[in-house]
Amino acid sequence: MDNGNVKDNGPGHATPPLRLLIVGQKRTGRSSVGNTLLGEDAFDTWGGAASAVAHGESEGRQLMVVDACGWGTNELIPKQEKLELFNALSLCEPGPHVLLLVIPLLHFSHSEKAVIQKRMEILTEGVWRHTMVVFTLGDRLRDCSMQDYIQTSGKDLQWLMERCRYRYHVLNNKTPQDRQQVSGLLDRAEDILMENGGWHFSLHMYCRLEEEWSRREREMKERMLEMQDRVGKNGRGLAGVSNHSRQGGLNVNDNLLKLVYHG
Ligand SMILES: Nc1nc2c(ncn2[C@@H]2O[C@H](COP(=O)(O)OP(=O)(O)O)[C@@H](O)[C@H]2O)c(=O)[nH]1
Ligand SMILES: [Mg+2]
Repeated sequence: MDNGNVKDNGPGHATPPLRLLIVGQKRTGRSSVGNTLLGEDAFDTWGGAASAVAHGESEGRQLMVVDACGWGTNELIPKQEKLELFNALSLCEPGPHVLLLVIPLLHFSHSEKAVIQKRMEILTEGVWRHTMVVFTLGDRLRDCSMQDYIQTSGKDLQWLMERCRYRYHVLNNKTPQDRQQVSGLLDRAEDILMENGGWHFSLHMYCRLEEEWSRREREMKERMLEMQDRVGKNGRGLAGVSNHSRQGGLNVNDNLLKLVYHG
């Protein structure tokens, strides 16, 4: 079994670091988030291109932070960008516990949604279970509450919030000395880890899961067609078969997830 998961090994055993992968578009404040979390200038904020890793202790936790290469603005993802994303993942092997998706507190447009959606698709549907949004430019919030911001920002941000199950945190990187904002974020990250049974994100595992899911779905469709043949061409009873199978499909999915999380 993978020993890269955070577990309490009892007294005398050091807890492995919480592995955080920071992703998002260029110039959104990703490196600044890494620096605020670690409480030091670990990452360049002048626009360095390559992914980088830094270790440190922050608010009583051991952290491993990977600042992934920034995403471009094209919906069509250049090959180099995909490779960079895989490289960033490999820097936090066996996998990040939590992905921090950085979004500046500005207008969240439809094209930003599309950019994020395409990149996250590379990482499979399962990646959303391990993702929280980190809003930067927290200093812009002023008198507006986050709830108001989310409610008035339109359906694209709503989509993102739903994908992340409303798991978000606001950071003001201009006040890195405010450690409460950091401990709040780390608490949230640890909650996500707990929700996932202590398991980190593994692209390999989720790809296998999706393959297995498609295989079972294919088999189910074949069985349905066979049944349809048997029932006859008038379609009588078919609606019942289809509903039943759809329900069965969800159960298969749930069982696969159980398999992944509990072995
Ligand atoms: N006012 C303000 N500026 C920020 C904040 N976070 C980042 N910035 C600025 O945004 C710019 C881009 O930040 P950087 O961390 O390099 O972004 P990256 O390209 O995504 O890594 C820099 O000039 C930062 O100082 C924030 O919370 N508030
Ligand atoms: Mg940067």
